[in-house]
Amino acid sequence: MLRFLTAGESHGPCLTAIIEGLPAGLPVSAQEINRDLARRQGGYGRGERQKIEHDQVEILGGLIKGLTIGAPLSMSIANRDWGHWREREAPPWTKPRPGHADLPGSIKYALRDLRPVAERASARETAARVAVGAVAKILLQAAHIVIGSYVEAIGPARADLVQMPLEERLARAATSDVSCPDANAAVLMRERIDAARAAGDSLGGIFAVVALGAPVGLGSHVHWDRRLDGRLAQAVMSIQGVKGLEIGPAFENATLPGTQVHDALYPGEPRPLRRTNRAGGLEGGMSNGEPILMRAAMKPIPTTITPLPTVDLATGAAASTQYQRSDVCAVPAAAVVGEAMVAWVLAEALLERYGGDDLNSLLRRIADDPPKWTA
Ligand code: EPS
Repeated sequence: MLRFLTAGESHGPCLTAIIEGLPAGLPVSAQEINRDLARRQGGYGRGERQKIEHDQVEILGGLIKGLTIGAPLSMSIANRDWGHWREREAPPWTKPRPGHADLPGSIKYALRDLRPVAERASARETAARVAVGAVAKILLQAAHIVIGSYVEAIGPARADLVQMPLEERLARAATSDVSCPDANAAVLMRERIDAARAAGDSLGGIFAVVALGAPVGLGSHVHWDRRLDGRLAQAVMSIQGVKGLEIGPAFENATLPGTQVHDALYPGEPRPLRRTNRAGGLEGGMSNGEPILMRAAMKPIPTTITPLPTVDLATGAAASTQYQRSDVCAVPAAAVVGEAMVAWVLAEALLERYGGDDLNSLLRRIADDPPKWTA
């Protein structure tokens, strides 16, 4: 069983992650993890905090001579902003931001100061998840499974990608500071972000996560909590700000008759072939061998410079939210976190299907999987 935990607050000394259940012999390099950490920190629309942070992973356990040893892998990422915060006598926060964990978190944990809620609810925690996801990606890569992402919309600015193959979308997104494969839409996205910044506002959007090369049969139809679509949805929905999820063109599929939706099968080797992928790579809660494609909707960040009506919990009186440093838009960053979460779930499902305590036995079992499924 593969599992992970993260710990750490946004302005505490560091974020920590522990992964348990990795096979031995996996080559894990800090450099590879740092590449994804840097991708998460970037993207047009980020705020001042990212000028302070320079996320670098430190691997503290579970790795000897660059290879996993079957033991828990322990990682840490320092918060450079901690140095500015630790000496500060911060007055309590008592004005919850609408749309944020502030109010329900303070009621749930009986915290009169909202700061401890905000500290852990903060999307800073996703740096730890990206480190975990980068390790999962190394495992998947060994099995020839590639994970990528791109941004489809920021506010009302939307990319036109209907004619663009998935591989091209990923390649183009990698060179865009809004991670958008459509260069014209990227210009509009930047304009929208600039306008939101000038107005003291924030923006959400839509990002897509893609998995190429996943074998048939990850997940299972036999029980609700083994269904891969449900597990992927939970993982992506757990990202701060994500409020909606779609597999393939699911919402469009819902408006069409079945004969126009379901991906017809044609004779082929090693198994029947398809010419379309409206199922988004998932049927009956299992991967079906086609690219897995998911889209996630992220709400605008709830920390807006323009105040929103709220209530001061110290007095019970009407108030306005107070100015706080924040990002204007973090959709490109969330796309990287989406990759991490999808990679995690697929790594977990891969190990469930094929097992193996060391990387070579896992890869042998994958290679031995019946490749031919037609008479
Ligand atoms: C966040 C608020 C901002 C973001 C932060 C998430 O931080 P600060 O309050 O220190 O300016 O920059 O995101 C990160 C630090 C990060 O690395 O992604 C929040 O309240 O969620």
